[in-house]
Order: sequence, then structure tokens, then C-alpha cells
Amino acid sequence: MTEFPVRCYIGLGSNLDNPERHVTTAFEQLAEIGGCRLVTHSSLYRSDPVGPQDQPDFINAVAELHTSLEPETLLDQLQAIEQRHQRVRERHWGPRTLDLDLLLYGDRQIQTSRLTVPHPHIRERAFVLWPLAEIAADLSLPGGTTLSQWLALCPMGTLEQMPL
Ligand code: J1A
Repeated sequence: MTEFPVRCYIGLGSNLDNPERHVTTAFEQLAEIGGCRLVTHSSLYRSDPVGPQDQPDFINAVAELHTSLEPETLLDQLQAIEQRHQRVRERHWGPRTLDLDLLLYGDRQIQTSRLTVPHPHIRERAFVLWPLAEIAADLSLPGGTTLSQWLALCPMGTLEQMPL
């Protein structure tokens, strides 16, 4: 933690073109960002899309990254990885090859034109909360609530943990 003092959590999601491969490749690419150490990641999870249902299921996961990068510098790196997956953003809520979301950056609360942290939907999305719980069961969120409190309000729904 001294070299990379800030603990971050990154949400990964894909629902196009072999989504399992996009997410597992992204783990490797996260591990290669300078100024970061990939500490662990969750299993892969499958779920129905949130929003329009006429698109493939999503594969999601969460990774824990320790970093010395400032939040927006880290976001630049995440967006560079998305670009390498030829992210297509044809429509809002439409299918995507790879999404990377900065869920938490230490205990910081950040509000800039490019970044809202904690991620605004973290508390209501099963495909974020359950993978996060797999790798960070005792997590507290900025503002003084715990992950278990949010999990209690967020049923797994269609979310399935995939075998390794
Ligand atoms: C913009 N941003 O958001 S894409 C970017 N705060 O250009 C950033 N904390 O500047 C800005 N992390 O997975 C602001 N970007 C940010 N996301 C932050 C990253 N159904 C931030 N089952 C727009 N599973 C950005 N996903 C933000 N249905 C939105 C991609 C990255 C997630 C769509 C299931 C899913 C979606 C819909 C789903 C899933 C978009 N998810």
C-alpha cells in the first residue's frame, strides 16, 4: 500500500463479441497500467441487461487496484483500455464491448465534469454489489454505510456467478 497508496475498485462489463474474453483480457490490461497494482478480481457474473432487453446478456466483474495515480489520470488509463477493445457506443444503454467504471477511489468523494465517485449507481446494481462483496465483504462506503447494508436492499435477481 505504500508504493500504491489508494485502494480502488473497478467495475468491468461487456455484452458483445465474446464478453468473457473482453473481461478476462481487461484484467490483464489493468495489471499493466503503470502506477497501479492489480490486487485481486472477482469471478465473472452473468446477468440480463439493465435497460433495453433486445441485446445480449452481460458479463460483469469487479477488480481491486492499488494506485498512485490521481483519479482523472486513472480514468484516462481506463478509457485507453476501453479504446483498445474498440468500444462501440452506438446507443445509450445499448450493447458494449467493454465498459470500465471507477467505482471507488479510496474513501474520496469526487464530482468533476468527467468523474463522479463513488460511482452513482454502485448502490443499486446487483452486477456491481455482488462481485464487490465477493472480494471486499467488509467494505465501507464514503458517507458511512456498509456494503452489507446495500446488499440487503439489492436482490441478486438474474445475476449468476459463473464457474471458474
Ligand atoms: C462517461 N464518468 O462517464 S461512459 C465517461 N463518472 O466518459 C466518464 N466513476 O467521463 C463519465 N467511472 O454492465 C463519470 N466513468 C465515472 N459506464 C466513473 C467511469 N446491464 C465515469 N447487466 C460515460 N450489466 C462510463 N451496463 C460511465 N446495462 C458509464 C461506462 C463508463 C457504464 C451500461 C448489465 C452491465 C450498462 C447497461 C447493463 C450494464 C455503462 N453501463
